[in-house]
Amino acid sequence: MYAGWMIILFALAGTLLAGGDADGDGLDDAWEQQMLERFAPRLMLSVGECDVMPARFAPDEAEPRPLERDGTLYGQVLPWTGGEEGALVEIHYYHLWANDCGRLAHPLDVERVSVLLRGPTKEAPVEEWRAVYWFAAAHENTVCDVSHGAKAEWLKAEMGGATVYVSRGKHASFLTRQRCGNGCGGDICQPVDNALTPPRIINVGAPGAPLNGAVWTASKKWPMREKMGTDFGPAVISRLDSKKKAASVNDGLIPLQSLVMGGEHTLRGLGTAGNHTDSSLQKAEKATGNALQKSAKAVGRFLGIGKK
Ligand SMILES: [Ca+2]
Ligand SMILES: [Ca+2]
Repeated sequence: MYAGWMIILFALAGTLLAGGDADGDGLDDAWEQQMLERFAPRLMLSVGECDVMPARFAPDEAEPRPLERDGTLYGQVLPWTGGEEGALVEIHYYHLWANDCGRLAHPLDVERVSVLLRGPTKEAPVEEWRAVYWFAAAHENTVCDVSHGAKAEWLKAEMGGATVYVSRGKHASFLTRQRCGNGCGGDICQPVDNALTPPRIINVGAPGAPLNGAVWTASKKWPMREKMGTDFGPAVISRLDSKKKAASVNDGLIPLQSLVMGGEHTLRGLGTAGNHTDSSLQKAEKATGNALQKSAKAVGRFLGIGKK
C-alpha cells in the first residue's frame, strides 16, 4: 500500500517538475507555448480577403467546424532529428480557414508557415533560441506548387516571427511579396497596413496526441495530418544552404508553371475552364518525372499543345 502511494507521489512530482508533456513529444508543453508566442509570424492578409480571417475551430470534434473567423493561429512544436549537432526544434504555424474562396474554391483550407530553430541545449530558455530557416507553403501538391524557404538571417527573422504575405482567397504563404504571383500567376498579395494580430495561438499537439481538443487534425475532410511531418528534410536544408535568397523547394515544377503562364492561360484561365482541368491540376504529383510528364500532358491537352 505504502509503495503504491509512493509511486503515485513520485509520478505527480515528476509531472509538476516537467511542467507536463501531454502530447508526449518530449517537450514541455508550457515551453512549447512560449516558443509558439515568440516566433509567431506576422501574417499580412490581402485587401479584399473574401474569407476575412483565419478561423477558430470547435474543439473536441472529429471533423473541422469553423466557429468564428477571428484570426486564430494554430501551432505545432516538434523535435527535429535531422542528424545535425545541437538542439533543434521545428514549429509549424497553421492558418486554417473556413473557405478557400479563390479560383478552384473549396470549403476548409489548411495553410502553413514553418521554422527550424536552434538552441544551445534542449532545455535552454525560450529567449536563447534562434530561427535558422523559414518555410512557406504555397499551392502544395498541385502543379502550381511554389512552396519555398529562406535562411532566417536573410529574412532578418532570427529572433522572432517572419513577415508572411498571404494571397487573397487562396491563402498561399509567401516569405517575400515578390514571390506572390509565381504560382501559375494566380496569386494576389496586396497587404493591408497592419499585420494580423492573432487573439490566440493554440497548440495542436503531436500527430495522434492532440492538445487543446484539436482532434480534427486527423480528419480526412482536409489534408492536415500529412502536413504535420518535418518540412526541413535533408534536400530542403541543402537547397536553402546553397542559396543566398529565398528558394523554391520544388524546382522541377518550374518549367511546367512557365508553360502555364507562357501560354497566357494563367490560373485565372484554368480556374474558369471547368472541372476537367481543375482535377488534372489538383491530382498532378510533384514527386517523379513520370508524374510531371503526365501533368504536362494534362495541361498541354488543355492548352491545345500537341494537337496538330
Ligand atoms: Ca509536449
Ligand atoms: Ca488555399
